[in-house]
Amino acid sequence: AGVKSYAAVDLGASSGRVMVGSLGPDSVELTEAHRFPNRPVRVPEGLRWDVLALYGGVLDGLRAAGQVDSVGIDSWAVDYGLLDADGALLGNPVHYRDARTEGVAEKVWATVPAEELYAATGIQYAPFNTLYQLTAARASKQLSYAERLLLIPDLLTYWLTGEQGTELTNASTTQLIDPRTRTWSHGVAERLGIDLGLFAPLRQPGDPAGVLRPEVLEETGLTGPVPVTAVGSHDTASAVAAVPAAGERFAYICTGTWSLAGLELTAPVLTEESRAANFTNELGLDGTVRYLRNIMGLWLLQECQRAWDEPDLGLLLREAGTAPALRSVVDAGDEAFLAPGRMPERIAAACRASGQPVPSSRGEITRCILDSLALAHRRAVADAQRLADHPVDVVYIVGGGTRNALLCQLTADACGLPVVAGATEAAALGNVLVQARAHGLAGDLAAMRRLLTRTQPLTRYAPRGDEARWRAAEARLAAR
Ligand code: LFR
Repeated sequence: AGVKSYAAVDLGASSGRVMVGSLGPDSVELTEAHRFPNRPVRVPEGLRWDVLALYGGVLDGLRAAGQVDSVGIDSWAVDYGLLDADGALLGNPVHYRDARTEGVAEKVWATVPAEELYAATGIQYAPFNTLYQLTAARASKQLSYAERLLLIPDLLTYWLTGEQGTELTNASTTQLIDPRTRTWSHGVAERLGIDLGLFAPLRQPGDPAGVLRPEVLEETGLTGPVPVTAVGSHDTASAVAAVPAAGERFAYICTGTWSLAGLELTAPVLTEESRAANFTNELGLDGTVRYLRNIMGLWLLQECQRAWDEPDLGLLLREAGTAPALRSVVDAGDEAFLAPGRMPERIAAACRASGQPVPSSRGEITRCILDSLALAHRRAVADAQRLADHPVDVVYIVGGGTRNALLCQLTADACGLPVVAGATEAAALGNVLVQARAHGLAGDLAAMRRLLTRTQPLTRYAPRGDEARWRAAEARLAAR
């Protein structure tokens, strides 16, 4: 008695999974029911998500999960599907790495200057923010036919339940939300000619989002009613919720395709310095703000693995472990690495352009990527503390990067702070916790985190004290 189970659907840029979380008063267990690839598809119009395949994966996963007390969905941010007046999907959702947003930001800033946009929304510049995507699509037939826009997790929720909503944490990544009022920024939308009527009403994490439709029950073999619960539907919001922190003096790095590095705050930082440093104020659970910077993350390595046709990460990490340390570094925040393709060549070119030795073997390139990520983590953690006037004593790493011990150790070294590695499936864990809370688990964010520190294995990495070498590497990048 007292143990309930929840299905967490977590869709990442390279794979989706359905995890089952079982929660008792003093236990949290997470098991994988189903995992499936997420393969973007390049068609003549550009790079698209295969969203029907993803939905198929979700249904397979729910069938594998078996009877649960609730379902929650999170995914990557900013992307969306458009629906016509009958509720039918208009085309395949555009991938945020698609080239259609190139040069669009400058057009937007001619109407609403970047400074004003930041003061109103607190969202960092990234070419793929929904606001820029909608501007890029302005003249498209598809948008003119659209009656409704649903962000990816909201679209899948709609297919599961028939109910439409816009979950708040993910809505904040559209760059159309005011982080002070935590509702739509009508001023920005009006000036840019974006129709906020396209969006379904806002939902808070924990809100009910309907029940599985009869057809879904039949396809998955579940017995109804099975409620779907809104969670922090932005994967990073769910992952931050699962950071096993005590107190407030901590930084976090959510690692995966991206590294999202920063702080949890109670109010946004909207200063000009913060904008210049490209920090974002995305919305988190329970009135929090996720003050962080996007860093290219393990994408750099994934794209090299794709180029080398080398799926064995362990092998590459062993090669990197024997390659010389901090020989060459690249700016892992550089937009030049955003698009897919030719990654080893692009890394080499960046090293050459900054006058550093050019890494050539796979081990050297992997080492360059890991050193560069650790360096970017160091800068983000230091900048965030300074800009938010919020000092920290520890850095938590969650997500896929927790499996990469070398990256965790290098991050501790670079930050000069202890690193604690938590859950690998952090987004799914945060997803489950929010569902559990909506269905009877007591407590605020701090209480949820106490449950995690009591029940989850943590790995500690102490900094090895080579501050001078990291400072020198930082200077090499700044000098270019
Ligand atoms: C991570 C993430 C980041 C977002 C990027 C694009 O999976 O959600 O937070 O900036 O994907 O949506």
